[in-house]
Amino acid sequence: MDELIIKKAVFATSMAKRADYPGGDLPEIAFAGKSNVGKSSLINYLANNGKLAYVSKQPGKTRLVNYYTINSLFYLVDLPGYGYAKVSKAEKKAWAALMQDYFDIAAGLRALLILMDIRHDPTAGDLQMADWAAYYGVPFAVVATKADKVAKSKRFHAAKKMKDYIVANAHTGVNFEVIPVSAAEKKGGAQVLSYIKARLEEVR
Ligand SMILES: Nc1nc2c(ncn2[C@@H]2O[C@H](COP(=O)(O)OP(=O)(O)OP(=O)(O)O)[C@@H](O)[C@H]2O)c(=O)[nH]1
Ligand SMILES: [Mg+2]
Repeated sequence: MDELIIKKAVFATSMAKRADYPGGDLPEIAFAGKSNVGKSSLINYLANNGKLAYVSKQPGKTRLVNYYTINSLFYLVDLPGYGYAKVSKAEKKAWAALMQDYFDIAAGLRALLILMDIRHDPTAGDLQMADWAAYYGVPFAVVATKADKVAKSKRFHAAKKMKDYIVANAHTGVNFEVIPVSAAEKKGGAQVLSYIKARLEEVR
């Protein structure tokens, strides 16, 4: 495989509970992050299809694990967002249970991309996600989203600051990259795709 180019992206299925897991027939790359951080927008940008994943101004809209089949070769997995203040305790519990099920069952998971807003310090939920990746032995990278919201000259520094914060506050013990991306300006996608390609080609 040369450069990874997404030629075909189709919605495959949604997982609401463990029994819905599509079965590990293809490797998968999952996207996690706070509600509203830009997970669905990034998937649409990478797939060059503005209508593939549901983008909403209202946070907390994606409550299922959504699978998209890419080039008939692997799945991009849109995980439900976390950290939205207005969800009930019961919904938070359901979210945690679904995530647990996902990590337990996703045998094909090759990498986790954890999206964090470039403008803010990572949240407790973000740090937990990095800890989970390390715990389950899943390689991960951080995608610093909405990079268009900071001046071009400050993006590198913002990504570096984010990395230092995670190293200081999570317990990952493994190295990881921070990739600044703007779905709005269509920037940084090539770096994300090359990270995905490397994880897909890795012999595990
Ligand atoms: N400026 C800017 N806005 C963005 C970018 N990416 C996403 N947004 C906006 O952020 C909001 C949330 O985007 P989504 O892609 O729906 O976020 P999500 O993480 O999938 O949210 P949930 O599904 O609710 O967890 C929308 O209003 C997007 O238009 C970006 O790169 N730049
Ligand atoms: Mg979404």
